[in-house]
Amino acid sequence: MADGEEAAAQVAAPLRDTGAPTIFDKILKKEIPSTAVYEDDLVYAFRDISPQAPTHILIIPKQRDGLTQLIKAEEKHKELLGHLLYAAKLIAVQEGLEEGYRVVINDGPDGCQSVYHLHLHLLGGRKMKWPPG
Ligand code: TR5
Repeated sequence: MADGEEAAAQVAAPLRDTGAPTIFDKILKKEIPSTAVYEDDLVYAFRDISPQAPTHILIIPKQRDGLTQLIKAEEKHKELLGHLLYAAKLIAVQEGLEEGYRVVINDGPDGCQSVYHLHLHLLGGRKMKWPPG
């Protein structure tokens, strides 16, 4: 599908949280291959299949625990949320991004979220533009 068509399709039918398992569950179970860049007890990070920058990494909690999207976060998730952000910093250093990078969470239909398993995008390796679209 061409870029414009994809954007048009998303406007017509934005993806919403159904609570269903996602592709990331299969990646976590190693049923689908991914290129790992970081892993610890709580999080897994791998390269995005459709990179939007020279470095584009997704950082996800190993246990979704209701965190389909950031707006579903509860008090009990505070530590995990901090852990995800700290992992982003560790990975940025590991990837040599000391000059700068961007961390993004697309949340919900208006945020153009397409996979309902909370994830941070870590983007770097080029000068970012502002504002994002
Ligand atoms: O749109 P949001 O913010 O939800 O981000 C989802 C991200 O998952 C997008 O940047 C996609 O490119 C990425 N994605 C989707 C799939 C996938 C992936 N990254 C790595 N490997 C993937 N596999 C194997 N399959 C996907 N459908």
